[in-house]
This record gives sequence, C-alpha cells and structure tokens, in this order.
Amino acid sequence: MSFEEMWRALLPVGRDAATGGYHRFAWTPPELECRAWFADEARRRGMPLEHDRNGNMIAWWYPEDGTRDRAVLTGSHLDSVPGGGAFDGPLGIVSAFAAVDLLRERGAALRRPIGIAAFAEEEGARFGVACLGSRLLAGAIDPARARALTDGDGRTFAEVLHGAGLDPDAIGPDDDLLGRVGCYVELHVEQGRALAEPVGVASSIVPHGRWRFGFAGEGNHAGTTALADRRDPMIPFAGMVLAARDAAERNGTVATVGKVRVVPGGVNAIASSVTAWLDARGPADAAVRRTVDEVGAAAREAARPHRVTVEVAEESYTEIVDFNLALRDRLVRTLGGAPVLPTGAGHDAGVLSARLPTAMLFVRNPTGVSHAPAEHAETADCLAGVEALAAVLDDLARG
Ligand code: HGY
Ligand code: MN
Ligand code: MN
Ligand code: MN
Repeated sequence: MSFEEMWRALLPVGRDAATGGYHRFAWTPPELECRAWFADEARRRGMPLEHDRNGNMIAWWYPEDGTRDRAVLTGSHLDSVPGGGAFDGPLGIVSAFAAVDLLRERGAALRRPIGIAAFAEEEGARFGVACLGSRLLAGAIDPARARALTDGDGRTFAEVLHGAGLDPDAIGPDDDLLGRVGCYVELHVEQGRALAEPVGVASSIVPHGRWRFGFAGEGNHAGTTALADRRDPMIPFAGMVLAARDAAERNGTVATVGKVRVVPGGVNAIASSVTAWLDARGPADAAVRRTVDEVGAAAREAARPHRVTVEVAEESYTEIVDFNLALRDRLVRTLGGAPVLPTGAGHDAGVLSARLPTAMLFVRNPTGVSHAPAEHAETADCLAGVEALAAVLDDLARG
C-alpha cells in the first residue's frame, strides 16, 4: 500500500461529511476502525503487533539477527479532537509505514528494531487528560487516577479498557517496553505556519496545561426568578472567558476556553452549575502559571456578587520540553540541514522525552490551521516527510 493508498483508506473513517471534521475518540467505533486499519497495515508487512498494557499499539520490524533492544520508535496517534483535522496524528503513522516500505525497497540493513507506535488518547478528547497512553507508559500519571477518569457519558477509563479486552489493574509504567527502546522520533503535521520548507525539526514544546473550572449556583426558573434572587453560574463563567483573553495578552501566553458543560442546559432554566476547561500555554512556566492564577482570581471576583462558588483543578500540566539536543542535531545533519522550530502543541514525544531521547519532524501545513477541518498538508510535502523520516530511521537503526 503506497502512502496515497493508505491515506485514502483512512480518510473517510470518523469524518463528518457536513463539516469535514473528524470524531475519532479513543475506543469509539471510528477509532477502533483506525486501530483495525493499523493492525492490517502491520500484518500486511509481516510486522508483529504488540498491544502494551496501556492501550498503545506497536508494530515491530526486527533485524535479521533477532535484536530486540535499543529500538528506534516512531509513530504518533490515531485519535482526534472533536471536529479535528485529518493529519494531526494519522500523518505520523501513515508516514511511518510508508518509510518502512521505502527502507525495505532500498534493502536497508537494520541493526536495531524499528517500531511504529499508535499511542492511545493523545488528544484527551474522551477522558480529559492529553497523552494518556504515553503518560501511563512513562509513569507520568497515577494509574488509579487514570482508571477513575470518566468520559462525557460517565463511563470510566477502567470500564472502557476492560471492554477493549485490557486489564485496567495492569495499567501503569512499563519499564520493560521502555527498556527496549533507544529513542523516539515522531513525525507530525505542523500546527502553525512557520515552515517555509516541506520538513522541519522540533526544538521544544512550550509549557502547557489544562484546568477545570467548576461554577456552582442555583438552578431556577428563567421567567419567575427575580435578578436579585439569582445565583447564576453563567455570569462568572462569562467573566472567566473574557479574563482568559485579557490574562493571555498581559502575560504573552495563549489561553483558550473551548469546552463548557452547562447543567441542566435548558433555555428557560437558570443553570445550577457550569464546568469549563481552560487550556493555557506559553513560552515560560511562570507566564503560564500567572495566566492561570489571574483567570482564577477574576473568576472568583466575578462569582462573589452572585453567591456562586468556584473550584479550579489542574488536570494536566507539562513544563517546557527541550528535545534531546544531540538527537535533534543528528536529524538536522541527516536531512542535510532543516529548519528548527518550537511548537505550541503537546505531543506524546513531549511526554516520552522524560524517559527517552526524543525528537520530532514537522511537515509543512500551508493553512497553519489544526484541530479543525481546514488542517492541511500538500501530498508533495507529505512525501517529502516520508523521505525525511525514512532517512532518519535508516540512520538511527543502523547506528
Ligand atoms: O493539545 C495539543 O496540543 C495536542 O494536539 N494534543
Ligand atoms: Mn492534536
Ligand atoms: Mn497530535
Ligand atoms: Mn414550566
């Protein structure tokens, strides 16, 4: 299967025909279909498929001599944000299979295994914590906390894992698997518009996190409740959204409120509670922390006159991730020079960088849009990404 054929096979899976956006949430039918596609592509290439204890999958290409350690891992994720683009995640996986095909056609002699990973729940769109599969693998989240995470229907991660045939009690750090891996290189669509060339190399991932804001008021009738008697949580929620933009501008960060849950959500009912999520990111930890603190203070200030309570909980936070300099520079050399750029997006590579030398390749995105249907990469640039990944894997797997 060529890159284009694989791409065409995946393209319709989980796509909303009306908007062009993708809805591939972990262990829901579209993502399960992507997982089945992954297993087929591995089988087609005679690549043994490993299901780790945390819901991640790895397709292996082993050297003739049976070496199993110091593997070069690549890959990305198959899940999406709600209404996401086609490239965020799948591009890294389809490119990895296509790169393996190129290396095999060219008779590459592996001295180290090459693994293609599909990490679970990278977007955190179902259970709320980004990079859940790689965080569990790396020991970056308490397994008990992970088991108790719930999706929008109240199903726990433990129940969903069990339903997928995995043992929820077995999740957690996997030093055996990590011990077999020497480095991880992830190819990803650029989520911005900095690249003037088809392929770039990542320098760092800026600090980023997500916080849950809970506003509790009093449900009541929209028509019969006097303004003075109301405890409407929507008012401080609105204050929080505006404060997020102001705090971001003040601190040179970015802050987003993209998800909110209103209970009961009736047109003619004053809400009893509002839950909203803040995504904040920026060039330095202190600036991100200041942004979140200022939004919290503003939310409490706005809540007070309405006798609404506010609770703020940190759901995940990743400090700045500086990719392994030696590996990054080796990629730049292998590519005969390539632009090096930071990213404002989080990735499994960022999580794994705490345990492994990791690096990332970016493929140019002319729209600069991501996490939306307009996300795009030209086929020529995608094929340049495959060539770049093949060259990098060849260099690293012969080392
Ligand atoms: O949210 C992110 O930055 C990543 O795309 N999961
Ligand atoms: Mn993403
Ligand atoms: Mn991604
Ligand atoms: Mn009524």
